[in-house]
Amino acid sequence: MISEKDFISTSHSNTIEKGTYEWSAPSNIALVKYWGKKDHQIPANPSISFTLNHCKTITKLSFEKKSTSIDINETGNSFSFDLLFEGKPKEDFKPKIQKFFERIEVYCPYLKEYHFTIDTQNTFPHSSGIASSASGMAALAMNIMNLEKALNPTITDDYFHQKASFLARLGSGSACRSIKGNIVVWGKHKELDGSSDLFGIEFSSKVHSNFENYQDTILLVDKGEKQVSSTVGHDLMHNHPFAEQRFLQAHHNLSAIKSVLENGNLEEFIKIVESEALTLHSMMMTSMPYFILMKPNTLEIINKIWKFRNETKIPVCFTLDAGANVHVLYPENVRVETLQFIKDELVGYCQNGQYICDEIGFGAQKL
Ligand code: 2P0
Repeated sequence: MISEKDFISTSHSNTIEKGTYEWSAPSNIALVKYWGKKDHQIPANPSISFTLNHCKTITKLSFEKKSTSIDINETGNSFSFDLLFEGKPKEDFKPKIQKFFERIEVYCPYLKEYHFTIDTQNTFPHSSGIASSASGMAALAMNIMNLEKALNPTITDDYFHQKASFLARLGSGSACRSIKGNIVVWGKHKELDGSSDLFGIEFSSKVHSNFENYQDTILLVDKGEKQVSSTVGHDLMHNHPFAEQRFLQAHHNLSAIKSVLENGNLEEFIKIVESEALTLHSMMMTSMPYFILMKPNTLEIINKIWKFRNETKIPVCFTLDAGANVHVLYPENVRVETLQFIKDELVGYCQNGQYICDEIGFGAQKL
């Protein structure tokens, strides 16, 4: 079994003075949700997600070896980086990156030898309420692994992706599901060979054609600041009265969705996915302190989707992240009718009528 120790970089055969890499990494949407974690970003239960295609972070990493004695004296014992968001310095993102570097230092001891410029942007609107931590941490982890590969060209592609996912997880749990593959499992599950709490793996079964190019239209109901940070949310699962049952349920739902992804049963898919979304929100409503993350329009949309599905038998369903926005999921072969329904009946509930059309994608890419 792979352990944390396997990700400690020991030898560099090459010396790299400076350079620039650029990677994009997508966001992902969980079908079975990660909610609750142990120390060191170990998930309390396994999760599975669709990788998105258009909602991405693009990050350019420039690096230069700290060479002069002044550099070393000033910053030799600490991480040295500048952070740009959409081309402008962004001080408020720096503590999160600093913490990320601290967490991964033991696995990437070469980081302190360089000064970095991290230049990052998202393809989706800023403060759209779409989590950028998953795509952001995944894109940064890919860049760091690119540097590691340059220092040690002997590392294999498998190791490269596994360690990128491992590092991304230490930045933000769900980020480990944004590295590689269109359906990704993170967290040990007895029926999924190779699954691990340490990194995400591609769902390895043959997936039914119903899920090819599956569509995700994200309805932006509330673009405001998150009411509860995910860190606080995960913390609320400690001593939560229903936590143990919830974690067991996630294991059962992962077994069930594994079969569904193989056999293409959309009716079962819908049951699992919608139940997972509502369970996630129920956990927030039944924690102490308690929160309601949906808005009135979230509920309006859910009811409209249920009515439309009942009347048309079109297999469209919803899922939610830890916020008010709604992800509308549906197969590609009902795209035209579903988009028409969204435009006619749902867009009115979105803030400024905003929504994003996305679909299943393949993971991070070098640019
Ligand atoms: C998920 N979410 O599975 C769940 C469902 C949101 C709702 O993972 O503290 O940003 O960085 O590990 O990954 C959001 O939490 O939390 C999340 P951290 P993360 O996608």
